[in-house]
Amino acid sequence: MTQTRERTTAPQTATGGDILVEVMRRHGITHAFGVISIHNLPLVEAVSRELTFVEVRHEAAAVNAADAFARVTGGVGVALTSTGTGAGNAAGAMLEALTAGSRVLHVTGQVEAEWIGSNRGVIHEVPAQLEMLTAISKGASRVTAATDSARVLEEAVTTILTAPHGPVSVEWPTDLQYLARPGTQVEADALTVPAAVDPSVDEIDAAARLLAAARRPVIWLGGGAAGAGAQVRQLAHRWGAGILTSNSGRAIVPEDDDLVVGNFASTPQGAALLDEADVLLSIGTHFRSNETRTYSLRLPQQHVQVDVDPAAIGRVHPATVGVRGDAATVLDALLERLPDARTEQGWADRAREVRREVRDQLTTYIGGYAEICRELRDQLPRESVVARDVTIPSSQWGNRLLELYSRETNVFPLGGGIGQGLAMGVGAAVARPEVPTVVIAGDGGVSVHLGELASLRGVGGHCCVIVFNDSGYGVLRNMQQANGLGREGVDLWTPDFAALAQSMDMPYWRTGGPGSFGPALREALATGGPTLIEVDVTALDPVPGAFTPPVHIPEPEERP
Ligand SMILES: Cc1ncc(C[n+]2csc(CCOP(=O)(O)OP(=O)(O)O)c2C)c(N)n1
Ligand SMILES: [Mg+2]
Repeated sequence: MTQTRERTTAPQTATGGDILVEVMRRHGITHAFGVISIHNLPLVEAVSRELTFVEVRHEAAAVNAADAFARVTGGVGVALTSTGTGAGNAAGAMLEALTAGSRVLHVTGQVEAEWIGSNRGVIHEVPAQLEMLTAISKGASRVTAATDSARVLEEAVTTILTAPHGPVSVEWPTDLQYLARPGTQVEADALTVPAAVDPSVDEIDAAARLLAAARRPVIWLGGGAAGAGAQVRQLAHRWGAGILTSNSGRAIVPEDDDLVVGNFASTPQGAALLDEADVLLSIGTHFRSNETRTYSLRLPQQHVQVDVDPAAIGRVHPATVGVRGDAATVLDALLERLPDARTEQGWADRAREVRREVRDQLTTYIGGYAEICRELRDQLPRESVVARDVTIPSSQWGNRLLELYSRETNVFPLGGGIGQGLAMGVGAAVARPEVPTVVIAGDGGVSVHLGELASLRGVGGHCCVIVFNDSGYGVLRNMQQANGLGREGVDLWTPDFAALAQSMDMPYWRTGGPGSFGPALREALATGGPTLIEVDVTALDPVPGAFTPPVHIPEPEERP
C-alpha cells in the first residue's frame, strides 16, 4: 500500500511562511512537525515547499517529535500548531520540553490581529492564549506587525539557545502570516546568543583545592554535563573516580566505560559508594526526586557543584563550592589544575565493582526482560536512538541497564508523562534515518497517541515500536498492590495490536516466551521501515521481579 503525495507549485506571493523558512535555514533546521489548520496554513505550505513538513496527528505529538528531533540533532526542533485547542493540545508536551530544557520552537496560529481579545466568538478564539503559552514555556511572544515577524522568530530562537535552554512559543495571527513578506522585515538578521558567563577563577581555584584533596571522589552527571563528556571521562580516569548519572545524564560518557556506574545511585550499592566517598563533584544536575530516593539519599558533605544556572547551586544538596559556568569550560579549567591522581588505592576498582554488581543484580531480577534488553543492545547500532515511554520496562531496566553510548540516543520524557515516547520516536527516526530507532512503550502509553502510528507509517521512519502489553497500567497496579490499595482504574481494554498493525500496513510480531524476541527484532530491523513488536509481558520467563515506582506514600501514622 503506497500513498503518493502531490506537490503543488509555489504560490504567486511569498508569505510569512517564507520568513519562517528563512529563519529555520539560518539556524540549520530542516524539518517541522505539526498539524495543518486555517490558522497556520501559510506556514505549513512554505515549510513543505522549501524544507520538510512532517504531518502528525496531534499537536502534543508535534511538540514531542520536535523535542526528540532537537535532542537527537543537537539543534532546534520546530512544531506548528493551530490556535485555541491546537495550541492547548501542545501544552502537555511543551511542559515536557520545559522540564527537559529542550530546544523547541513552537509556532502557533492566533485569530486575526484585530479580533484578539475581542471575545466575539471568532472561530478558535480563546482568552489568554498568550498567558497559557507563557506558563508552559521558557518564554512566549506574539507577532504584532507583519514587518516584525522575523525579529520575533529570531528572538524566540535566541531565547531557546540561551543556556539554560528551553522551549519557546510564538503566536502569529493568521492575517499577519499572509501579510508578512521576506525583504520587508525589520532587524531580520540572526541575533547573537549570549555566551555563558565565564566561570570565576576564584570559584574554580576553590573547587580545584577541594578536589585535589579528595581521596575517594565520586562524579555525578546530569543533563547539563552534555558537551563535557570528553573532559569528564578524562578526569574520571585520571582520578579513578566512578561516574553516577541521572537519567538525563546518561551516556554523556559512554556507558561501556568501566568507570560509569550510571543511573544506579539509588540502589543499595550506589548508595554505599556515595557513603564511602569523601568528595562529590556534581555537574549540571537537579538531583531529582526519582534519582535521590526523594532527596533522602545521603550524599558526601564535601560537594563541588558545577552548573550554568546559579539557582541550581545548593538547591537540593548544599554545595561546599559552587562553580557557575558552562560545564566544558569549567572542566577544562579543573583538568589543568588537577594534574595528578592522588586518590586512594583501589578506589577505582570499588567503582568498577559497584558497576558490575548493580548490573548483575538487576539482570537477575528482571527475569525474562533480560533477554530483551540484551537482544536490543546486541542488535542495535550504537547510534540508534532508544525512545522510551513511561512504562515498567523503561523505568526498571531501559532507563538504567540498557547501555547507551551517546547522549543524543537517550530520549525519554524526563517529566514522567506517559504517551510521549511514540511521537519522540517519530522525531528521532526522522532525525536519524541512517540507523533504526526503537520505541519502548507500554500498552497504556502507546494508546495515548495511537494515531502517531499512522504518522510513523506516513513518514516511513526506520523505527521499531515495541509495545509491552500487560493489558493495563501495570506500574499503578503494582503500586496499589504494594500499598494495600484497591485495584481500580488500571485494567484496560486493549486493542488487538496485530489487527492494528495490519491496518497501519506495518509488519508485526508477537513475542513473549524465551528465545522469541531476538528473531522478531532481527526481522523487524531488517525491513528498514516502521514495524511493531508486541511483547506479551505475561509470557516472560523467568517471571520478572515487580517494579513499583520510587514515590512516597504517607504511612498511617503520618496522617493527622
Ligand atoms: C500524562 C500522564 N498521565 C498519567 C500518568 C500516570 N501513569 C504513570 S505510568 C502509567 C501507566 C502506563 O501504562 P503502560 O504504558 O501500559 O505501562 P506499564 O506500567 O503497564 O508498564 C500511568 C497511567 C502519567 N505518568 N502521565
Ligand atoms: Mg501496561
